[in-house]
Amino acid sequence: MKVLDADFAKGFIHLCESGFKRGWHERNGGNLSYRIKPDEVERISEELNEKGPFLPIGTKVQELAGEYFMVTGSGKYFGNVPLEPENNIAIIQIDQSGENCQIKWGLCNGGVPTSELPSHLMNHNVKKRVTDGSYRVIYHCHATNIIALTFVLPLKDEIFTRELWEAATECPVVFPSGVGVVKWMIPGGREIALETSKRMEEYDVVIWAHHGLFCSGEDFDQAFGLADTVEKAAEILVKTLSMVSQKRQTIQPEGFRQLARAFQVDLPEKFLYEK
Ligand code: 2HA
Ligand code: ZN
Repeated sequence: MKVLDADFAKGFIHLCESGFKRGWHERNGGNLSYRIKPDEVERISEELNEKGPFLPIGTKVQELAGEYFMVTGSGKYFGNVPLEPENNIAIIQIDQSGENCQIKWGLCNGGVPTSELPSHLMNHNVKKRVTDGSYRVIYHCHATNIIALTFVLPLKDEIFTRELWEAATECPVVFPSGVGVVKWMIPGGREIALETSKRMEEYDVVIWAHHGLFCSGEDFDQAFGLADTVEKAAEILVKTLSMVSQKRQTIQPEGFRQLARAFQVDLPEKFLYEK
């Protein structure tokens, strides 16, 4: 089977197109990775190269040794992925040391995996462990309103979570564990990857101050839907804060507790503080 005929490749490309249309991927902004299932690897094996140089990942992800990922290419534009997928995305395999990867397919005109590979793989490492392998997608985008809020709200998990939850009733149901926030750091390296992956132990969403967000999920719809929901809430909050400095009314802690019972979600009390 051809890689581009596989359902996971179609889902990957569809997400790139959806994110680009939302305006979250200016120029080469954002990146995406998918941990490919063993039976999916099997079905496309005819198209996978045997050899290629080993590229250092920039961190160590021992638990991912041998795993295959579909990833966007460094410097490549999301908007071009649907037009020429084989030039803009790649399939890589992690070596046995967990420190290098090898390109097995794609990036046909040259190139290397996303500059945020350390963050993607360290997040996958955490999510594979804490979800018993069910999470397969890590998605990074430059969602406009979330970035705007990082100039205004204190950079605290509790505050971002509560404010986003209050912005739309569906939010606590869609991301009941909350969102993590990482202060401004240099992107692309192990340090920011470590800070992000620590928060992925607890959250499915991590916001990078003045930069964007990382979302995780079982599949493409879940990861993209999560980013979409978080960004929509951020847009409502930006509009609200643009109209008034203080909300006249909002959802109260007791309202969230009722919501938790009605929708059978666990909402940690640390987010339901009295203001
Ligand atoms: O350019 O988004 O964080 C890709 C990025 C880096
Ligand atoms: Zn970025």
